[in-house]
Amino acid sequence: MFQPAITGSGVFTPQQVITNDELVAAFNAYATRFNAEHAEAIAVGEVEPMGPSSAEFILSASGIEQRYVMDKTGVLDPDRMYPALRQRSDDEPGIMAEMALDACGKALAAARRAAEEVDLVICAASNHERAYPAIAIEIQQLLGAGGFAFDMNVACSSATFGIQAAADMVRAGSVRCALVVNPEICSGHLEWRDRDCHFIFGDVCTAVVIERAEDATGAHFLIHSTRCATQFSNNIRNNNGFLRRTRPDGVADRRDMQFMQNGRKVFKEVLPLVSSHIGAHLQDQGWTAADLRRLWLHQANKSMNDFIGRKVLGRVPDPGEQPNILQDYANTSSAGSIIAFAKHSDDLSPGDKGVICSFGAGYSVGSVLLERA
Ligand code: CO8
Repeated sequence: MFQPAITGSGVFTPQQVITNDELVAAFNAYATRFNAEHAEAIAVGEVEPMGPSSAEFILSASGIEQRYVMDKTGVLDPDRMYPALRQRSDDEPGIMAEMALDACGKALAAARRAAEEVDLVICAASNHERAYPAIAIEIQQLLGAGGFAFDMNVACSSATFGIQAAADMVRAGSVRCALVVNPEICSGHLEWRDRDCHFIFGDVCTAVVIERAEDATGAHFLIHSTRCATQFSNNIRNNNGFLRRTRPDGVADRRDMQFMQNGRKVFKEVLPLVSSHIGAHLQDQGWTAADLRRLWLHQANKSMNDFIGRKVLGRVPDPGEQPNILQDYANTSSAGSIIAFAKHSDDLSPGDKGVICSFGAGYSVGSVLLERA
């Protein structure tokens, strides 16, 4: 058995930003137009009028101030309200692979590894732009990596579940150096015309290098233990899928072909799941909350993270102990906790311990116990 370690991490951040004010202005223009177009039906009670969105609500309900996206013009166009991405031929890299190359390049540079030394690529994300061939195999080829590659999807927990898969293979010796990469184009499966959720998501790509600790050439994080758990729930759901056209009701661009959630229920049900998951994981590892210098949590909602931090530590976390990045990036699905880790881990000293924890659709929860070496 070999000791696995995270030896590098990288973040690709899209160039385009949408502030809450910009988002709300576009949404409200769309809603005003919708209400005017349906004025008669609204007057006789056949159609519900659309209520306006508000930047104050978004900030207080979520803590989100802005989000990065791959295309803002389409999202902010009241005639469209979803991203406009350019057509690509099959002979050029796909958009997810392109984002992944940037994040993987940064992670490999941090680990001081060449791409040829990688023998496993896992592309773990909430959605993949095509069914096959796997995006991971395209990334493997573009990087010039060896070994094998595969895609996986556990929604918001894709990254931590991917880390567990890679760490287990490094531990067993079946691979020596793995890349777990998370290109998340949440803007593509978000319903921007629904004020209940239009502010929640953003785009990003993260990557980590996982290899034997004995091979590490610089500062790294020992992966002491990983734990994944799932529990079926319909409270976060997207019904788009490959059988869509086979069903009588599957052709239209229905609301449930995009992200759907019962946010209040998710909030209430996922919080206890996550707090007890982290508590039990620490206990089984022989660690206590007092051992933790840092919590790199999934980035969905500020109050949710505040609650989990308090519950796990048994006190209000000190500034910096539980860093949030959601104010800048919004919810980036599986990449959120990895952005927090990548941007807020360099200052830790050898011996410092921390936990990466993701949670979301499925439901799914994944935790990774780390120690700076
Ligand atoms: N502006 C103004 N008012 C609004 C807005 C808005 N934008 N949106 C809603 N309102 C109104 C509502 O209509 C409601 O009005 P009323 O009281 O009259 O009915 C009122 O404000 C309160 O609304 P909510 O009850 O919805 O507000 P909450 O306080 O519950 O906040 C949140 C909503 C922020 C969504 C909150 O419930 C939350 O964060 N929940 C947790 C959600 C979560 O963590 N989900 C994880 C999902 S991510 C995941 O698993 C990955 C999925 C795969 C990726 C998908 C990519 C697209």
